[in-house]
Amino acid sequence: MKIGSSSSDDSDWLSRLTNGLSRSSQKLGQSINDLFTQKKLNDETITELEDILITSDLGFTTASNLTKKIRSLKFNQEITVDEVKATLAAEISKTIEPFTQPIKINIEFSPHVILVCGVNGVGKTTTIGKLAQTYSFEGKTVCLAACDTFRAAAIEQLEIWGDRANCHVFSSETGKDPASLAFDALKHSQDIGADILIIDTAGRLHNKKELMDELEKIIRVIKKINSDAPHDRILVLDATTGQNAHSQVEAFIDIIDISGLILTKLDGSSKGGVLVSLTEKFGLPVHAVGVGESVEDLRPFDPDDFSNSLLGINTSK
Ligand SMILES: Nc1nc2c(ncn2[C@@H]2O[C@H](COP(=O)(O)OP(=O)(O)OP(=O)(O)O)[C@@H](O)[C@H]2O)c(=O)[nH]1
Ligand SMILES: [Mg+2]
Repeated sequence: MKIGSSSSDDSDWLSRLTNGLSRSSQKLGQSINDLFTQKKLNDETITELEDILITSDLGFTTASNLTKKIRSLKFNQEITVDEVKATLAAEISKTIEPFTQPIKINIEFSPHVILVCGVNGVGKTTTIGKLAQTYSFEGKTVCLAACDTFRAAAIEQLEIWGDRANCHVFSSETGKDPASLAFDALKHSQDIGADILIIDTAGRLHNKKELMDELEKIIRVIKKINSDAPHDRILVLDATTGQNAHSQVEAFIDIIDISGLILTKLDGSSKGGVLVSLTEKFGLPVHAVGVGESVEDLRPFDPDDFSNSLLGINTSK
């Protein structure tokens, strides 16, 4: 997640994003190719296009808005595959543009506290490791809190990322109350003048009440030290789950005031369109997308690059 990146970094990232989204773009692009080869834009093709967009996880509202736009441009006329794709990409970009926002770090909060939550295995710890490495390389003092105290392996995993990023990891023996660890971690981060504290939490199924209560408690306890913290409350979502991501957002925003999303595993998913329907439905910022397991694979993204990649349109900047 590089801020102030060079143009070679940018083109490298664009190819990672394009490759990452290739499963999604193959599915969507191929269906559009099949539909619009030498066809007029009429009611029948418009309905079929809407179905393709819905099954590509773009959601009903987005699909309907997109097809309305195409209809208004070219109804009853021949339309090429490239025109369809370019129009869709431009409209998708417009839809997501207000929500593509990197995390706005303010080191004057000393520390800026980021709480990361989500269901099991979505990529929380990996995402934290990547963020920590990025911020640390930018010269910021980063601390991590291993508040997934259930599994020894979870603590070790965060410690490995912490070593790589050269940042301090607050941890405890397994079984300790995660809220009390979060409290101690924030106190110590303040004492050492850290710029950023990122709190890892255990994966929790959104229907497990006691685990959701625990998350609420972590926030409550942190607020005793700083009522504005955690400054970011990020929900990590796995793009391979498609529409299920919607119910995860609903469940988490019921419990905590989610301030932004990070969508991981776009590289393993043919459901990358879900990002569009998520922004449209919840209006939450999407801070970054993950397209692989290494640190270079997580970055804030440009709405045009994302939309073009999703449609399989080649652009070279
Ligand atoms: N392909 C791919 N794999 C990813 C991405 N992000 C994370 N992973 C992998 O997903 C797996 C789970 O990642 P974790 O970071 O352990 O997930 P977690 O949410 O912390 O899991 P729990 O703590 O068990 O809930 C690991 O194998 C990661 O390497 C991504 O963007 N793309
Ligand atoms: Mg984890």
